[in-house]
Amino acid sequence: MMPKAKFMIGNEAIAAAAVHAGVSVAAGYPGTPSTEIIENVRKFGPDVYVEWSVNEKIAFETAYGAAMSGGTGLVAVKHVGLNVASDPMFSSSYTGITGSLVIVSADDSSMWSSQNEQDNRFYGLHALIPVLEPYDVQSAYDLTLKAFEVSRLFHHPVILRTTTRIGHVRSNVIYEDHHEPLRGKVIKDPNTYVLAPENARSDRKKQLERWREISDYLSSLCSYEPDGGDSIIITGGISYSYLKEALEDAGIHTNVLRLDATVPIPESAILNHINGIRRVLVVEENDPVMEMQVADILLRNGKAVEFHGKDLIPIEGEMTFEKLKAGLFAFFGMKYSGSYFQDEPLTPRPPALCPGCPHRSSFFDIKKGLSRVSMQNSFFSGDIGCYTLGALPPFREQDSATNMGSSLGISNGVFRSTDQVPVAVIGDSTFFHSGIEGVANAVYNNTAEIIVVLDNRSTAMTGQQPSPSTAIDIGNVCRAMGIEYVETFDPFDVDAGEKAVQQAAEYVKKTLKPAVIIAKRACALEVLEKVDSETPKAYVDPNRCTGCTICYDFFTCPSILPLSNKKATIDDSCIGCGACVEVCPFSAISIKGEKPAGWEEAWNA
Ligand SMILES: Cc1ncc(C[n+]2csc(CCOP(=O)(O)OP(=O)(O)O)c2C)c(N)n1
Repeated sequence: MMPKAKFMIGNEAIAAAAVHAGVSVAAGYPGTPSTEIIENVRKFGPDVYVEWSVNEKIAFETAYGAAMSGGTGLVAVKHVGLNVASDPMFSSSYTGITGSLVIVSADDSSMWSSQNEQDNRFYGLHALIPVLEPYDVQSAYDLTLKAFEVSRLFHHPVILRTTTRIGHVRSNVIYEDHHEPLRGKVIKDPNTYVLAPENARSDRKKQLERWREISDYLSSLCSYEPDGGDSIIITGGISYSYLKEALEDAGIHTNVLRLDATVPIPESAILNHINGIRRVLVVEENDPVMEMQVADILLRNGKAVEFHGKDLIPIEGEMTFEKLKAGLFAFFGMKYSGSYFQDEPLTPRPPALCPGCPHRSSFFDIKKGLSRVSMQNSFFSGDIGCYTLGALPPFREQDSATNMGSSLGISNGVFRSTDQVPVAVIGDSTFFHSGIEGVANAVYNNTAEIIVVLDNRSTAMTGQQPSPSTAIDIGNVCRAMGIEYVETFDPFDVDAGEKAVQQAAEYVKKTLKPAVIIAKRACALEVLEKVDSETPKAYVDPNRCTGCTICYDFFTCPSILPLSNKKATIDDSCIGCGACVEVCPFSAISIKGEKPAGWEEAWNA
């Protein structure tokens, strides 16, 4: 077969390799920096079963089930997504699998779009699942193939761990376009797959045996580059690519050992290259996962060397040339002056909800509705999605947002410790991801709270993936779980929105039971994708505008700007959603222009 070449981002390369390795079931839940993997599997393998599951646990179990039946399963999630999937992940390491199971953990070092930068290689050590780490886009492709191969060979799950600069950089990838999904068949092996304690104990023994075998096998997954002297740099992942460039740039000659499997690090991989070495530097992004293992190997084998790692290379944030070069220079006792690249400071761009975003209208309505019942200073138990931006002024309607689905549990705790009625604010995709259990708990334990579901019909924050809300009615779900007060409102209708919030608040205060109100309006970006002709525009009548500032100071649509005389004007970024029309108390705003075909249907999807 003739090799082909294609310019790809790392996530695309992982998807291509999964398809070329015979993946038959691929599942995930969106999250930066993993999202493009699942999206691209569909592109490369139209006959592969691909799904966005409702959360990472279900995605994991879907791929696990495929692998249990001898098929080839892929689950791709962001680092915090693996926390959600960690329960079945630990079990998968005990049972092993019949086919193959590859878990992509895309870790967000520097937290470009996450609440933490946890290093998921620890999951490998903890759950006894090997971790392969690509160092560039081609190796993302090659090591994905390898991960499936190792998994099928040892009947054990394998983690492929990437960080942002692997998943999102682009380069040429050479590949062979072989493609035939390896599907499974029903296999009945309850002694292995039913983790009742007796089976689990025997699975545990087999797990440890597999772990030793895998560890031996992985010793071949490394590359040693001798270059003289009595020092060695042990590295892996993206740090290797930075290291090579930094060594060349600084004219430093030293021995380099790159490990492509960073968990477990086989003893032989280290011991084979340590003779005559007096000084060791471990260079890795984030936590000292390799460092701990290498130190352990050296100690247990009585190798007395000068040993460095995180004392010279910072734990925090993504690896950069500056960090790496500073650590390298310190290791070689050289003077490092200044930064490697002199970056021009970027113009600060504070994040903002898009023009036409229904969340802005919801926050506006919630504030007004609550002020009618003197509850505007309630605790707003927020959640993760575009609406987390409601934490910013002028709304300040997210007092916490810690993890997906947290709004309902946190609000319960706040209520229990303060006796104040809180407002839980959650998006539709997050509701199905991990909010439903919180609603069940609110009914079960009777939490007096207002639950606002911002249903924009989309998983917007991660790039408008579909949301289960388009298939399942959130109001019916809440009613079925025993919520007695469920109302839906249109957030663009300020009066109706205010009333819905006010009435729900009155109900909760009176009954001390939870109430659910659902703000339903499509994501503006989805609407724009559906219409293909020009949208109308909002316009301010300068004769009516009094300069009261409400539209730009309190509603804060980025399309509405103040003039020097304090009156408002609307620029070309306006999409004509009309949400600001009712916001103006002086009826100074109107919509001009034809509505494109399908406009109303798109907004009310
Ligand atoms: C466990 C976990 N998985 C995935 C993500 C990435 N993520 C953040 S918010 C979000 C969904 C947001 O959708 P929704 O709740 O509908 O709000 P919207 O952005 O549409 O307003 C996702 C997938 C995450 N932060 N944590």
